[in-house]
Amino acid sequence: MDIKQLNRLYGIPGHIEFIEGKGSLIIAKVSNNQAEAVISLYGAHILSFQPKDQKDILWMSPQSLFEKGKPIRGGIPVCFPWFGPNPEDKQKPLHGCARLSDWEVLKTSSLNLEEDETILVLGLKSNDYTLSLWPFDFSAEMVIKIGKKLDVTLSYTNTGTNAFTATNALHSYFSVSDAGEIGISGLEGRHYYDHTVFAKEANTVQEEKILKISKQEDRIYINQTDDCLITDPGWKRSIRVEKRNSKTTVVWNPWTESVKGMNDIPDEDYKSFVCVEAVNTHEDAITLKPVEKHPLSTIISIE
Ligand code: TA6
Repeated sequence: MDIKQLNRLYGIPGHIEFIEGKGSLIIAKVSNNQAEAVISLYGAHILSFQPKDQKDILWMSPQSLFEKGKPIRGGIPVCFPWFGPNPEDKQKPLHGCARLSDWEVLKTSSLNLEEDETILVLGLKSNDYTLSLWPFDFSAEMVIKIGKKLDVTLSYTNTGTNAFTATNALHSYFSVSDAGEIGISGLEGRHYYDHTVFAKEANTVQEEKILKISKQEDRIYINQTDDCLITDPGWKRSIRVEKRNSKTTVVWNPWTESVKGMNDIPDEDYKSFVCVEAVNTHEDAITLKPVEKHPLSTIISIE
């Protein structure tokens, strides 16, 4: 569908407009009395969420590619039907094919209740491309609610005849004043896989009440369902990350060395973000029988 048709069918004056973004990708610009947001239909990728009178909560790399077939760096990448490397074939794209696919608009709506909320629903069904990488039929939806909070749900249904096991993530990149100065709470006492050393077991326990980042971190916390709070003294704000139906939380920052291997992040920008991700992976992978559905949500706000 072209931009004209999208605006005719799904545009809502004052709330949602479809326009051409970087790399000629179609984006939805959302605005209401609570916040503004930008969503790319390629990847169902949320590029920006800016509550009124706040800096953007999400970080977007100034060197991100906006090119079909390549991932976008920053915002909220959708990782499905696998998180991280494909368990059977490391040649397959990292974090699955959902973020490399064009999603279609299924629905838009806006509520002018006490607090404004604008909703965009995007859909993706298994197709030749996804089946070439993952041999299962599915139907996925991203329900993106923009209000005082950003409430995002990735849900997917097994539309095939066999059970499948998938892992998933809403891989949020949060914009911070200085990753070395922030603190992240909600992780104390949790076991994690230390992915910086490709640990095969979740045999490290976080002793600290507040996680401070001072080196490369790639922690896959299992059995972690609590909210995380990212306290940012530099910008005098805290970001709350809530989740639904996610038992794994991942905290990632590449820090000074590993960032140098990433062409789409400027070397000094490791300081500008931290990823705190709502995930289901490893022992928390989700098996669905035919017709079953799994919804994964992250809810993001400033306090
Ligand atoms: O969620 C953390 C992680 O899996 C890291 O291991 C790191 O590779 C990161 O995601 C980014 O992945 P990407 O494919 O976007 O470069």
